[in-house]
Amino acid sequence: MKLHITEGSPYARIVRVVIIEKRLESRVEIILAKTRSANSPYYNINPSGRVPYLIRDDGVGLEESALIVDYMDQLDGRPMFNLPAGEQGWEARRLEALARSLMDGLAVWGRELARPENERSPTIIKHEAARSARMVDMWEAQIDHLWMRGTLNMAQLTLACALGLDARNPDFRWRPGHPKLPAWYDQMTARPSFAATAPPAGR
Ligand SMILES: N[C@@H](CCC(=O)N[C@@H](CS)C(=O)NCC(=O)O)C(=O)O
Repeated sequence: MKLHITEGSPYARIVRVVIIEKRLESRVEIILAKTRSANSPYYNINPSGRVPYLIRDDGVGLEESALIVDYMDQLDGRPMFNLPAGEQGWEARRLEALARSLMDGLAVWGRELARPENERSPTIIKHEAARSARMVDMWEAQIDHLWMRGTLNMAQLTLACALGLDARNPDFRWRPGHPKLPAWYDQMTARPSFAATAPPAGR
């Protein structure tokens, strides 16, 4: 299989962490894509131009981190990320959605910062900075939830990849005033799969 990524993409990082956690490294070739660039040859591979993008061994291409993770998780017949039934499953999905919401907002903020300075929208930056501040407060209150503390799951993985975006955006300062989150994050990212996929600093 071939996985197209960029090193700074938090969505691609989710998939890269899963590849390592599931010990699939020898089955997946990681390829750096050139995104956000006119006439990139990558657009011939994935017309949307987004990463992550998995090309399966049968040649079929899959977009969307959640779909790619699901596919990879089922490959060995020993899925790690199947959800419990009932209320626990709803809680798992609720928390994952909240983590993804934080990530989505941070991605919009990061995209704005990647533009030439005279093309950036201060309104969008302010809106996303405020959204992330509210959501970090919310996560400080939720982080003791049992689902955030147990065996590795998608809510944990997504939240850790979202918080890791402070390496790309120094204005995303989520540590001050949130005593529980940094301890949680440092423990999560001590896993070799997170250490090996840390995004490069800067935009
Ligand atoms: N919902 C998608 C989001 C993917 C996404 O937005 N990727 C960004 C990088 S973080 C991208 O490829 N951007 C390139 C572009 O917008 O052209 C997922 O979960 O995979």
